[in-house]
Amino acid sequence: MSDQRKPPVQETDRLFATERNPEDFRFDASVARVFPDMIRRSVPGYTTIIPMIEVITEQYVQAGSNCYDLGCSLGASTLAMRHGIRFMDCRLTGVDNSAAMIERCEHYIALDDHPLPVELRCEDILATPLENASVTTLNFTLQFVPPDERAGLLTRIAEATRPGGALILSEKIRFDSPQEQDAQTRLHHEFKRANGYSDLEISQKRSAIEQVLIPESLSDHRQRLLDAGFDQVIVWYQCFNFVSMLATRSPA
Ligand code: GEK
Repeated sequence: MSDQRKPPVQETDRLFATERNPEDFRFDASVARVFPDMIRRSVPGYTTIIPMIEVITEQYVQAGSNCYDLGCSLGASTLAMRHGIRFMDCRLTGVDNSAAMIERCEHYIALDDHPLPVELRCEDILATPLENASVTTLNFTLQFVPPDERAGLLTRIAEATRPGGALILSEKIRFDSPQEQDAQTRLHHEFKRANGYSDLEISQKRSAIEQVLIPESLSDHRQRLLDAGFDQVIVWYQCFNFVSMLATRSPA
């Protein structure tokens, strides 16, 4: 068996099980090694959202178009898109600026037997070229982009999207009401506890992630998507403080 055909070794996420500096979270090799376990145990709804990305892609993909997965990590959302694409003249591209993620992603793509080729780019999504798109996915990626760069990126995506095309945008959100913010945060932490994370892991991860993940409210997301050029925005999924939106352009 060649190396490319062997599944990469996955580890259990214990990154925050011992005391560590909250400023050193980055998407490096240590995160890539535990990523499937980390995201499944940390993001409520992730295991539902991934297969639904296939369903949504199938609904909006257009023949002869490009599909993009921006912030593809190990390719879970890329593979879901691949399986939803029914036209073999489409091009599917996954983009991530973490070399460790892209390197592992290549293995997962190679292990999947769908015939549609996948191009992987180790690039900043703020700079990657986008054109002739029918479906684009930002599955928990926009939240890591500096807030003042988000409108420009979404405008570029909307301008690259064909009439009738769509953007799937999943994000951790914040709430305007402090009571709701507290209640949803407690529920999220309870979800992590139920998945085996200790109080130390939960509080250390929270401090670390707060330096890099800036959540916004649903109304801010909705308005910015409309301002960017999308015609309709719906929330198709929510679990606690994690949502997935579908922004679409009207057909011509
Ligand atoms: C999944 N979509 O499994 N340019 C490129 N990549 C970026 C940038 C950027 N500017 N900023 C962050 N990333 C995946 C999960 S994870 C979500 C996405 C999470 C990348 C970063 O390297 C990481 O791989 C990904 O965005 C976010 O469905 O960790 O919560």
